[in-house]
Amino acid sequence: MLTLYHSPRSRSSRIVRLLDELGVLDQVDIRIVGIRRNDGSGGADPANPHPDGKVPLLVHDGVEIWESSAIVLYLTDLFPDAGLGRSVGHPERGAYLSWLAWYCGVVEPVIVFTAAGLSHPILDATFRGVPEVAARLSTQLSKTPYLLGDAFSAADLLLVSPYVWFPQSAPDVPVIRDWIERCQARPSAGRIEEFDAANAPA
Ligand SMILES: N[C@@H](CCC(=O)N[C@@H](CS)C(=O)NCC(=O)O)C(=O)O
Repeated sequence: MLTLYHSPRSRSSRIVRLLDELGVLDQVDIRIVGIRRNDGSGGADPANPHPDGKVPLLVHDGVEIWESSAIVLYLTDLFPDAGLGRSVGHPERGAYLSWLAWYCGVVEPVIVFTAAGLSHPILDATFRGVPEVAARLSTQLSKTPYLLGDAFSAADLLLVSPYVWFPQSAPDVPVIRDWIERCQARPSAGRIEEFDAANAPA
């Protein structure tokens, strides 16, 4: 039994998109919950068991899985047939794990502190910054159309997500812009917008 706690137009939208890409949306109980939004609206929802009141939270047979990168890995391992992840033993497993971990360990912090106008030598030493993120993406995307090669994977779905909600944070580099467009041309992008519009609070 799989349950996803989701709030429309938030970081959990990418997990709904992943479920759609995996073809398993109908196997998951999606519970719409409220969250505290960055503009100060909303608030933690008592119906959401996430320890910080956040989304996404996936619950599988009573076990809670939190953090988007962990949820993406968990779901692609659970549903390998769609080919969106890389299973243990696959030659690209290491690259797959690295993109997922780099996303939560580096890319989100860099996007957030940059958007907040923060700069500090300790932030630079720990995370580097937007130019390094852009360089890492463009190095790969100059070689292959997607992060793991010729085909879209859950690494693309996760890594592209902040640039979809927050286009001003997208590096202005042609290979990155083209990759965002390719990822967003997939039917799942439009379906998730419709899903969120239908489930957004009035
Ligand atoms: N690193 C976490 C971040 C989760 C997160 O911050 N989610 C936001 C939604 S975009 C949230 O639930 N905020 C509610 C709050 O801060 O109380 C992940 O990607 O899963």
